[in-house]
Amino acid sequence: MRRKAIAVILGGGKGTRLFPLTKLRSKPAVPIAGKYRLVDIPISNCLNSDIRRIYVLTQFNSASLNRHIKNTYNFDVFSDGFVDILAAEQTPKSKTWYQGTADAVRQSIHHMESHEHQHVFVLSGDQLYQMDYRNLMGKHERFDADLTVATIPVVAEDATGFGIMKTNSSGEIESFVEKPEPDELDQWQSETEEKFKKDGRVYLASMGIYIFKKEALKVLLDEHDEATDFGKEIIPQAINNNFKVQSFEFDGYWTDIGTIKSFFEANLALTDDLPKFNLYDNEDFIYTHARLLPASKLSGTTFDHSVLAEGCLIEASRIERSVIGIRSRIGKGTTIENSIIMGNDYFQSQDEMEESDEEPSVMGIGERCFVSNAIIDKNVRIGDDVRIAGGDHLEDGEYGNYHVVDGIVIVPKGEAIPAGTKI
Ligand code: ADQ
Ligand code: ADP
Repeated sequence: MRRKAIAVILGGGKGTRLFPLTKLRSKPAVPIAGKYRLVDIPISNCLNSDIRRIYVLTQFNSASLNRHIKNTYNFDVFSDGFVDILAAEQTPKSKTWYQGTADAVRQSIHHMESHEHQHVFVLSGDQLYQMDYRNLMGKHERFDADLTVATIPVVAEDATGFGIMKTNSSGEIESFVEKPEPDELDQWQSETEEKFKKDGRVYLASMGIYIFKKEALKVLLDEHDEATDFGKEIIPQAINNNFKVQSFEFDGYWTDIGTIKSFFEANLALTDDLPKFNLYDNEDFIYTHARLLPASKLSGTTFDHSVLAEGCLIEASRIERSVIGIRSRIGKGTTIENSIIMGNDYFQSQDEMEESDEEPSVMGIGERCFVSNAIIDKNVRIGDDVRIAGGDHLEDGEYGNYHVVDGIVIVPKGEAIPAGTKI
């Protein structure tokens, strides 16, 4: 695997779907699960599958992504492993923006040429799942495919959001449609296994995870130089031009985290009794920056179904179904429910808090607050007696120091919410 394959992680287009979490950072650097970043998921899957040469393609290079990659994936100088960030130019008008997923790979492919490889994995940067890519590669090689697409059976309601395909009895993909309209869905049903069929999962969706033979990828990108996307253009072209396109069926947990709503739900699902995404595994680690943080200190708090990262100072009265990120500080009498608190980038010293002329001066959540259905990004200062109650009654939009997306209140990184505010 080490010599055979290179992985390319698609780290995001213009980043509007996760806005405002992407206001100050590129998408791969968005924090998840209290202490990780989005990009840690596909990179960890690669490392756990013995793929050690990894490119992260992103629309802009943010300091936090660079720092994170440098601090986390620092391979031994004697190995040929690397995680490199390839960022498109910043100006939205310039052609140098990656125009789409295929264009991003096309613009980056020359970087791979000096590294020996036979296959290229193309992976999405905004999905939560654990997959051993060696199984995907195994099938790809066994069938001598030009391109193998990882697939998962989904229900009709979800099918319109994915690339949907039909396969023959040996799993070869014969037709593919990117995000079909609801009225054309019927013709895209497949004979899936009984356990999926009984739940209505009869549409075979592309997971946006591909492995290409090196030459096939090059030919497809060169010969269709107007094609900007894999789903819309490259995959249909490959099928129409008689490339061998195979399906690899996956039946583990897999979910998209590319929108605020799906990001929010996937994070909170980690607080379930038996989360479908397992962080507690002795072998398949999710790697991230090892920070040498002290243990969290808690006083007087009732916790229920919550995930708590290191370095927190918590005196809240109740925390329920929430993810509390590194270095979070939450004051006395406060209640947090159904929320993601991302935490802080650093500890403030006593002097800093006392001498600060910012209002409120302390990074974290004050006393006697109520926070529900919210995402509080890093380094946010929330004063005492603040009430943030997200929900469908709120209209989506931007309201100065906070945003509402699908009823979820988001306070962007570094914002301040004055004492007594009611949202
Ligand atoms: P989408 O996820 O809708 O569908 P897309 O928006 O193209 O497809 O994103 C795929 C991945 O590439 C995401 O991680 C995204 O952030 C990233 N990306 C998008 N544009 C990019 C750009 N210009 N530069 C770098 N990265 C970029 C795809 C497939 C479907 C499949 C779903 C599964 O097209 O067929 O069903 O994934 O989620
Ligand atoms: P982590 O990986 O722990 O999330 P980062 O690597 O993103 O942390 O680092 C936190 C950031 O905060 C770094 O840029 C660091 O330089 C910065 N930082 C540390 N102390 C302070 C401070 N007192 N004031 C402002 N920024 C700080």
